[in-house]
Amino acid sequence: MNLARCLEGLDEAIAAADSLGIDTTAAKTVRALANERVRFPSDVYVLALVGGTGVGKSSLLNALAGANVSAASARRPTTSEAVAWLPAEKRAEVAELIAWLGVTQVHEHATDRLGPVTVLDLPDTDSIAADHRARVDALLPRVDAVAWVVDPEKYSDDVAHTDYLRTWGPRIARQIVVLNRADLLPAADADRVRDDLRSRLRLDALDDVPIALTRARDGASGIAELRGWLEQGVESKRILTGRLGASARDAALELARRAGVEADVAPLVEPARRERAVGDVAKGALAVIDIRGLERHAVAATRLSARGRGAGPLGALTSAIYRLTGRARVAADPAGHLRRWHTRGSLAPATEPLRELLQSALPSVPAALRPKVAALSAPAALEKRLSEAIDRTVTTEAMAFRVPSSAVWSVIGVGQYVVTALLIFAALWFVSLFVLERPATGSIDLPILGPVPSPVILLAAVLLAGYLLATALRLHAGWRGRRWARRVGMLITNELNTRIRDAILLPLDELDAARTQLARAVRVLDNCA
Ligand SMILES: Nc1nc2c(ncn2[C@@H]2O[C@H](COP(=O)(O)OP(=O)(O)OP(=O)(O)O)[C@@H](O)[C@H]2O)c(=O)[nH]1
Ligand SMILES: [Mg+2]
Repeated sequence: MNLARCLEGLDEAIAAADSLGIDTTAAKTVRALANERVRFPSDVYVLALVGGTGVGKSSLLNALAGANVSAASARRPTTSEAVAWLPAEKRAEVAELIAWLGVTQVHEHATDRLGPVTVLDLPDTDSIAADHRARVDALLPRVDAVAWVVDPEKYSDDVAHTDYLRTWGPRIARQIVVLNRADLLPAADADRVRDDLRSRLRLDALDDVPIALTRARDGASGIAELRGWLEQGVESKRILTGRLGASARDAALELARRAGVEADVAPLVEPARRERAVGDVAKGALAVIDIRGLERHAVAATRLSARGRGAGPLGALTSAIYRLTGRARVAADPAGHLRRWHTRGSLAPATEPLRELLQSALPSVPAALRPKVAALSAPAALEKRLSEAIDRTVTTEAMAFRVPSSAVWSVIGVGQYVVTALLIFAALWFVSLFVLERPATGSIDLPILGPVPSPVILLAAVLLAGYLLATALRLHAGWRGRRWARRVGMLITNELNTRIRDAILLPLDELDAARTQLARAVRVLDNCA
């Protein structure tokens, strides 16, 4: 696997975890160390001997070197500063790397059989000298390979397994467990102890780590298994890539574990429950907005507009008076009615279903993500988001309010002008009846009523026509108004649903998206060690 791609994967995991509010300090340290390590030569790798005091780390180094490189003794603890043993020909090349490791005691070797390796003999991890352990812990993140040294007494110690093997094992690609002082075991027990150690390592999830039995005190002849492992000729570049890849993978996996996505990414809140909550919130919000009231306003506004155009001279007058006195604004103003939604009640009850949903989901949300989800469910924040969603909906819709109009109204309006003209004519006619001495009026014979004077018939017919026109206008305007009101109501409902979904579910979707991204990054890193 390409190391650059692996480190990129870690970057993606860190970015995703950051947006989830997960602490990424450890992962960032791993990333920074990897960045530093790749700048040093990759044709020499650093192997550290790590273990408890007295297991024979220094003796192992001396046996490898065939000389007394690091003091070994029965005194406990012996080694307090790291000692490096490196190929003489690489000394200049790795000088900076050794300085980066903070190692000052350096010895050279001329052997090339072990390959391009720098061996570090480290202080112990379990003596009373606490600073020894601190030195090991500081160096471990920087070394490329590890030989975990144990002995027949300490091979199942908790310190070795819980504190070191279990924690560091997954981050190191090239490692071996060396059971030194094997000469203390009766020959018959050697295999049993090896098996025992193997099952112990299995518990640490380190099934594949090789085990070597050694007798460092016997010098070269006692460390054949370890030497064999060292001489396997694994390219140092591969060791380094494997190490940095394994660290990156482990760091990303830890982030994934905290985000609850190490296995699969189940949404934080079940989709069906989310939908139900959004529906309930929208219903509550619509109740506050008062969609029925909006529809009444829309019908009234349509009628007012129809009256202006289709009610003749009188209608035009009354609509003008309506507008002037502000009655139109109060009773026939759908946009204003919407904008005034704040005055009709609180949003607290509307947000309740969502708050309940988030609260009930909280226990199943991974601990590291709880602060984020809890922040989403804070009542004030929910109300604010909902209120903004409504305001945005209302303003967009209010801008688009166009009271419908119809050519039919103009035709009716013309009819009403004719009716008014005929009324005036009839009135004049009546006046003439009183003013003229011998008015010439015909009459028409009607059934039951008998002869009825023509002006009366005209007046009655004109009044009837006026009434019919007015009724037609009212019915038509009412029909258009209701149709429009329904459409406006539906528009607002849909728009509000979308906006509420965005306002409320978007933050949850973002969390889920970040978790998916994190899981994806971890899958990329799967092949990195
Ligand atoms: N019997 C036996 N004793 C050994 C063997 N290897 C080392 N020793 C002895 O174990 C003691 C401790 O060895 P060291 O090499 O100093 O152990 P260390 O792990 O470096 O100890 P610290 O530096 O304190 O961490 C010494 O007295 C060695 O002689 C071995 O294979 N068999
Ligand atoms: Mg030592």
